[in-house]
Amino acid sequence: SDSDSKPLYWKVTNPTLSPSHLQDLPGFTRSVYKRDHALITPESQVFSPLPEWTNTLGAYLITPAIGSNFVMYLAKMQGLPMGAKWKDRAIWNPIIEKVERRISNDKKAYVADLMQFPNGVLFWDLEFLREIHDRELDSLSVFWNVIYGASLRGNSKSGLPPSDVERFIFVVQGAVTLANVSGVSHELIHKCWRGDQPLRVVFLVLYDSATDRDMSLESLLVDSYAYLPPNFQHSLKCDASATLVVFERRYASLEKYVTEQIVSSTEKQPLLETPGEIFELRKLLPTSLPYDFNIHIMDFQPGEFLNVKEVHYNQHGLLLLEGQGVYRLGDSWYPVEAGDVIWMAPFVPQWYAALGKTRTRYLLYKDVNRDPL
Ligand code: UGY
Ligand code: MN
Repeated sequence: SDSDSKPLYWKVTNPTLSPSHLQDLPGFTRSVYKRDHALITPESQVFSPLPEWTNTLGAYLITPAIGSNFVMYLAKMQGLPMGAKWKDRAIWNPIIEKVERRISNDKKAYVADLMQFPNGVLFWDLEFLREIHDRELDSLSVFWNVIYGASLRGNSKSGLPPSDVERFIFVVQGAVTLANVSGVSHELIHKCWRGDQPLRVVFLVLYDSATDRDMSLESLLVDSYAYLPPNFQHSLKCDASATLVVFERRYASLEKYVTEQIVSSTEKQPLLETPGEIFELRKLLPTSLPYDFNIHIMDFQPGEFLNVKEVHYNQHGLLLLEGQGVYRLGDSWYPVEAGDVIWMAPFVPQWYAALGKTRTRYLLYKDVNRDPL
């Protein structure tokens, strides 16, 4: 079907009721703002430059002004102009030409040449690396990861959250590079194209045995996420485009506990038991005491619904990633679809039923592990 050929979470950034589809219906929006809940649909999301970030537009969708203990925003990191191909970027060409020459002439020289790249990263065709990996790369302390896509240093960049504020980012489109001060970098990679085909590329990851520093870059795509503890130096970069959903919260510290940087992806998280419920549940953060919130990924097949008509002390920020259905909030029932954002205040009655022909998946902030007193 049509949706099968679209990238994961495509609907989030291309919703049915996107602003461009509403031009013939002036003044219409499904958005609502009430005392104990809000629905913020794509035609109401207002983007402006994010303070501290470069080349990034942000839409703050939930902030303490609404009564929340967190902020939730979408960040659109901008890179290449629409339609530009990665090969258009002048920066790639000298490197590509160099590699192409090396491959055809002398594979050993190519491998040696890799060591000269200051970022310790290069990329080339998967088959080629398979061929040389066993024989040569091991002995050079070179590790490699297989990915789809490639990235260099980006031209849009994140700022840091205020002090004592923790951050969670989830990639819904494109990819970014996450770097921290200790020199460990994780690549959240975007696709690049040769013609219209995604190109299979490999990142080489170098281990600098002289300084004993892990320079490794981990490749992470859409569906990847990162948790950054409070006061943790880091930067996110992007040189194509990327859309992130970001949660930030002033960390509610507990004596003797600290949180740690986490980089992973939804698919790596195990399905958890949901007694009395039929939806599928994954948690993106550890459930241990140091973490004062968690992010749930919940999947419903069409026709499935929450059994518990929940009323609880926790608050929620929700992004619908896939599918459509009806959300009950207080005494109102709302048709919702991918791209919609929901704020749920403590104790708002909440219930969801999935409709349509495809599964619903949503991402949910939930404050946990702290005494409400
Ligand atoms: O964990 C939760 O509170 C979750 N089941 N709530 C929700 O989906 N509205
Ligand atoms: Mn809930």
